[in-house]
Amino acid sequence: MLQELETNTELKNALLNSSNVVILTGAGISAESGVPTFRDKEGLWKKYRPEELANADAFMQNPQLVWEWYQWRRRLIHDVKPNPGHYALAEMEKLYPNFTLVTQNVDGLHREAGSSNVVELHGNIRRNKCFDCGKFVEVPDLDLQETPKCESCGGLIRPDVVWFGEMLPADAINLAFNVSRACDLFISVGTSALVHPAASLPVMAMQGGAYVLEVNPNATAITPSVDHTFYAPSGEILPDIVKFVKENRNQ
Ligand code: BV8
Ligand code: ZN
Repeated sequence: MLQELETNTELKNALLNSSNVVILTGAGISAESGVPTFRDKEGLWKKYRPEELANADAFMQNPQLVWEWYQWRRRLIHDVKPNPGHYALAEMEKLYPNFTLVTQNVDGLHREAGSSNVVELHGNIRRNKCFDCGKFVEVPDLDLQETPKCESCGGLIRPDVVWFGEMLPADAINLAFNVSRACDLFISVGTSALVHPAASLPVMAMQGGAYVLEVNPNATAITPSVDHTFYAPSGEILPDIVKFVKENRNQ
């Protein structure tokens, strides 16, 4: 893989001479930590239909089903650890003057790996809040089957994630839009690039004249338009990229 880094001068130039870097990650970067993705063959959506679970109507109709699904996912990710891909991005942050890590993931693994400037577009599955008054609530018991009720207003407690049909946190998505438009290097890692508005970020980067790189073992919705795709697992190729930049930067 490093040989590709040597021969492709445009890619080499983008990695070694960029100042404003934006990374967009999706479920694929956590796959090597053992977190199931959504749309891969063993993904979460294989067993469930997203419409049934990851939206507010489903929750209002059947809070128990949705609550238990999230509790099951939280148990699933309770002991998972960041993988070399997460750690490589935490390293990469130190190599560029402006570096923003925008994630669609809700597993919190980027922060756990040491990344500091993380923008969580879809919330965080480890947090809970009241559906009605928005108050954050600690629910330490991952085996709690009952959907808890808010002590202040009696509303139902829900995971603090963005469901289909819900607005993303305005500060997060606006920051993501601004940095994507202005960057000179954008790297899309482990996302099928199907869910909007996150999927519009690489397009904004392209329109802003950035070099757009993709890391994904499979082709995605944006593969035809990006500058280069590394068809490889992020846990393998990201450490190679960081090593290459460290060894060749400022030469
Ligand atoms: C909104 C909840 C608007 C948290 C999620 C028609 C056209 C365009 C848009 C729409 C449309 N109809 C509806 C919409 C809007 C909708 C949308 O985009 N739908 C899509 C599906 C068509 N978007 C929304 O509803 C958003 N809100 O638009 O609000 C609005 C406007 C006005 C007023 C009110 C509202 C909300 C979007 C957020 C939805 N929440 N999840 C949770 O439960 O987890 S979506 C879910 O998909 C996750 O959040 C995930 O982050 C996201 C994206 O999935 P990926 O991360 O890409 O994962 P996926 O499995 O798809 O792909 C994994 C990839 O990894 C694969 O490519 C695989 O090859 C790769 N991979 C595997 N192994 C590795 C790897 N890569 C690297 N290394 C490996 N080892
Ligand atoms: Zn409440």
